[in-house]
Amino acid sequence: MKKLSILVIIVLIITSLYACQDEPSEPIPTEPTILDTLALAFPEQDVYYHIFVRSFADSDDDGIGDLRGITENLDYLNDLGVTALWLMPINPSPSYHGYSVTDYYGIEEDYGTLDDFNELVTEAKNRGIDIIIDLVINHTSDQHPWYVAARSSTTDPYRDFYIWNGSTAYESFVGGMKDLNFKNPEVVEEVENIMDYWLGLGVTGFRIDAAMHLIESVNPTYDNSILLLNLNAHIKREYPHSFVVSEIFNYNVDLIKDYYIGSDSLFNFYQAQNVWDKLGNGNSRYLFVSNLNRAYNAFRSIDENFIDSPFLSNHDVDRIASMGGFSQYNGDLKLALAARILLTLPGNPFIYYGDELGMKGVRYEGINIPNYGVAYDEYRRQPFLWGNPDITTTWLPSDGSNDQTPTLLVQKEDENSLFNTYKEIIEIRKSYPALMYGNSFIPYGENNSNIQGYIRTFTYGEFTQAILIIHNFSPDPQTIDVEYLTSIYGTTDLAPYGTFIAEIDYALIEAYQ
Ligand SMILES: [Ca+2]
Ligand SMILES: [Ca+2]
Repeated sequence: MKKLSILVIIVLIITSLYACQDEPSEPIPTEPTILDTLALAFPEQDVYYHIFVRSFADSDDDGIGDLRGITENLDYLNDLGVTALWLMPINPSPSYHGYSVTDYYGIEEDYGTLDDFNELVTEAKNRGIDIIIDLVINHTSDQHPWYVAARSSTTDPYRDFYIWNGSTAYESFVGGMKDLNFKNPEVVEEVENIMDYWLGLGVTGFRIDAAMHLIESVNPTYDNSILLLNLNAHIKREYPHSFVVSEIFNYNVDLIKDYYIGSDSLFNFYQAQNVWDKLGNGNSRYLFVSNLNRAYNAFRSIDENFIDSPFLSNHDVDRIASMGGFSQYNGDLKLALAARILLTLPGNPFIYYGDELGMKGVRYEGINIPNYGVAYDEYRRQPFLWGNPDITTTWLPSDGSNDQTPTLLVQKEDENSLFNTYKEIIEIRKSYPALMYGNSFIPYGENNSNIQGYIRTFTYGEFTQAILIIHNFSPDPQTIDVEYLTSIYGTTDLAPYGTFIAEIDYALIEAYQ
């Protein structure tokens, strides 16, 4: 046996020497890293970038953002470090924002073609970037063929797709958007078909628009949760790792938590509000972490594996950079701290396009804009500031609000820019599983009105990790006294609105609580 082994070894040595002389050596197969393993084990966890297609990037010089514009700028998104995109509605629609659909299987012609969409999905996947799309199913456009048919006669087969009040159909929202009737099983089946269609084209999932308005009833939270549970269960059969994040536009955690019954994730409006209020306005700063912890515990009571979706702005609110506390003294420091908060919280952080540049934008209550028309929410959704006129969209005239905002071209070259802050913290998040995965959140024991900290932990098999994050919510330097293993970001001498991130001993977590 031993002799045979020696013989085998000699043969192997000779063979390898021979191979070395004649052929280039094969790359040595490497063990997958813990980061590779976890990315495969938890594909639903991502860093999202939220795109209004019309405003992002123009590929064909008509001034309107389009799908090819995104494809041609995927290297930018890769450079920023995001791992997934949420595209606001891409279906044909008579409205500029797309939230009134006329064809759930088509692509808005301003945005391109189905081929363009397929190419975007393929090229994004090549860079490890997933795509979810807006699913606008509470209502259709009043120009949708279903509604046109339903309106034509009380005996039309589509009549029961809508909720009738005499000769017109019910609308949750103004502007020719007619609510679908989800008590009709045919409507539910149509929505399942739509979801299957887009999943078949390679999307990872959906952002469910207006999810708390789907069913009108005496107990809408229960009825909508069950509807979402059934839709989600339907797609999970074939796509077990698909991701459904619902828009429950409400700041009351106790009201929205029940939606975890049927959704993988919910946008956390309460978290956003706490950033605006506690950091932006400096109100009751000592409550920031305890408020978030209360929210997470509420979600945990419904779904232990809840995936939160924190954010700082979206297309329905004023840009964070335009909010009072962030647009005045120390605003730049507060915006950078808001980014470091967003990117160290549990869940799937959503970055609204342009927030990484500190873009501004507010709602106007119906003012007349020369060369455009009457504007409301448009300036919350302004053209992205590339600093490159070849791709910058021009569909909306400037209101001057971003004249002083440095463009991407400028910020890339400035290592202290907000863009580079986002990029750095995204990279840190992706490098430390305790930040990227799981939903642990343990308040730091020494929190006060200046210092707000928390511990994120993660275990997977033999792997354990604990990360301590401490933010300075005050305009003065603060010094903290903690033991840590490795500083990941910053020092224990915290600059005004600064952050310290460090790995701590997993076995000693209790000492920090
Ligand atoms: Ca275009
Ligand atoms: Ca409805």
